[in-house]
Amino acid sequence: MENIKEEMEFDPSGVGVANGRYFGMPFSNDECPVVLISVPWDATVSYSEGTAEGPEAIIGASVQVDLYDEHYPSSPELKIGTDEAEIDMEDGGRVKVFDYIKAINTESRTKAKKIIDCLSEGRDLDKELRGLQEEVNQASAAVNYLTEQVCAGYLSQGKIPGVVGGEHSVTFGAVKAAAASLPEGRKLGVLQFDAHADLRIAYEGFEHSHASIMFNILSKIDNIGHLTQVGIRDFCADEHDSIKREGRITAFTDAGIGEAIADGKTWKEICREIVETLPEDVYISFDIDGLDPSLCPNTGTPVPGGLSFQKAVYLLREVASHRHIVGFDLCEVAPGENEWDANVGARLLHKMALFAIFAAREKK
Ligand SMILES: [Mn+2]
Repeated sequence: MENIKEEMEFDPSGVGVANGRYFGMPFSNDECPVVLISVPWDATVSYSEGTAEGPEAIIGASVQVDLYDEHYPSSPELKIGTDEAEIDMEDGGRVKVFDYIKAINTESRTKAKKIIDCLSEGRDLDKELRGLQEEVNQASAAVNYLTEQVCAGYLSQGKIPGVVGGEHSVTFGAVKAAAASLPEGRKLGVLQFDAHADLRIAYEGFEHSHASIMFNILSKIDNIGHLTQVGIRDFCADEHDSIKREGRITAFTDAGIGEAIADGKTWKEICREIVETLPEDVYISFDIDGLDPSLCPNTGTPVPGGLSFQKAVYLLREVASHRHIVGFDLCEVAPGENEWDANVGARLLHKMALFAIFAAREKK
């Protein structure tokens, strides 16, 4: 009853109500074509922590987002859900997946910190630290599994899941579920917005590191047709070799984009080239550090350069207008002293959800 009352009172043009849900939307997930899933996990982040606080900060900032988009006059009608899945615990109780991940993140961070400190001092891990490393890897695997299960549930209901991290490793379970949801013989394309290539085999000894996410996706998930990277500007020689060697990767580096524009290419032409590399079914993984760092100053590993908000949104709309969006995520948003990073993140999330539904309708 409470829900119905709130729903009748929900005014998409009004000031949002902070009710713990994305955009303050009170709808039941059954009526939402898109559901956002918070994954507060940042145990393998090496440089600066805080992305585990991303989902709550984005929920807080999201109530201020104006839901009107000039391209889609009925955009305020889009219903976006907030996942509240629960799991059974060994003691017979039930807890929210969100709270469970948050708890194991706190434990795992403490362990990971000891390992990272040891390695950064140039020492080898002793037996105890190797044990802790194994425990962190197991916790990462548990987060991947839970994320995959939750996403698979929404996909089986014909909905689009949108994962909100956390560090970039949370993408794994979501992509696995998206790839598995495709009909036999179809391959999934992954469009990655990022400053980093994330193609390292393992980073600081963590199998499921944020810096290895795309390597893990390409090597451990069966039907990945193509990985298209946009905004990449910080990678190691091995990663550069992988991009050249692996036929399934196309990188539109930040430098490459800048040079093409300097040579007279338009952003529209570049976006068309980006879309053409992708198969029909696309998963969008948006690491906020793909944007200019003035838009995400508190993210874990900021790098100068990157896309403007306007360019990113234009590309997102182009992709959604010409391809089928199976799922998406937004990662590495870390709240700072003010709401700025979360504000940018909330607006990006809204555009991804909106385009996945409205640009797809327009296409038909
Ligand atoms: Mn990344």
